[in-house]
Amino acid sequence: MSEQSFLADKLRSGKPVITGWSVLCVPMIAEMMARGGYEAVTVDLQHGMYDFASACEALAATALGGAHRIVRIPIGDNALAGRLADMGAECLIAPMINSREDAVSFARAVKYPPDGDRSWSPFRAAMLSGQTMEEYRKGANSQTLSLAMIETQEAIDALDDILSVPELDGVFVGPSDLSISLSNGARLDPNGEANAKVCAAIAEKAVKAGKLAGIFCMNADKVKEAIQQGFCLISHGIDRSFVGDAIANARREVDEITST
Ligand code: 3PY
Ligand code: MG
Repeated sequence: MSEQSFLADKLRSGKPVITGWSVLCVPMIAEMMARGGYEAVTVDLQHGMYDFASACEALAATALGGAHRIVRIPIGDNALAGRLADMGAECLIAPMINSREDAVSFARAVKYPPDGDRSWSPFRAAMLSGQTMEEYRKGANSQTLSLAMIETQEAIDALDDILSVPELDGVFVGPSDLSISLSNGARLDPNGEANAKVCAAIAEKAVKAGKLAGIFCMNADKVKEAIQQGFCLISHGIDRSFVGDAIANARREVDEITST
């Protein structure tokens, strides 16, 4: 990534960006994901183990590894969205956005006036993006993205309203919560057929509304499907699975070799 390469420009160009997903609170793993080829790394403060201090380290480590910096905030924590934008997040993902009001207050937290209420002092964000504070200020509203997670029936019902929020840059689908909500608690089925149809419809509506569409995927087949459906920001690969799988495979290999 050159110093002046912005995630927002890449996503708006329509070329899909694949992001690794980091929950383990080990900034060096975020850097390893970046160095391993993920164009972006998402630091998860909703279901991940990161706190503010470790997320700041992970954002810097991601930049050091040459990837774009994304965070997911905890539900409703719009103040943290502003703080993490200050610390260099180029894209903020907010979970469980279920109404126009939710979307407005989240989106406005990451935009400076007149588009929002973000408070000033992005010294770290300017450093990590290779800009002066004034250069950062001029581009901040178009280069700092807000993506509202669509992951409930309520959000689907309010989708047109959510997509009509001018300050919001796009949506990001959470297939697991979506499957639980759509089945009224009966099923966790993120990769199922019913979900796939709803996801395709969300992407279509978002693109038609001139918004970015992102989605959380669990495997490469789902990444391919998401690209075909029109999603431009697609997550793939969680650090806890990478580490857990590598440990299990290594141990299994010992058993295989010693048992022959
Ligand atoms: C979901 O699938 O519900 C997510 O939030 C992805 O982490
Ligand atoms: Mg979710």
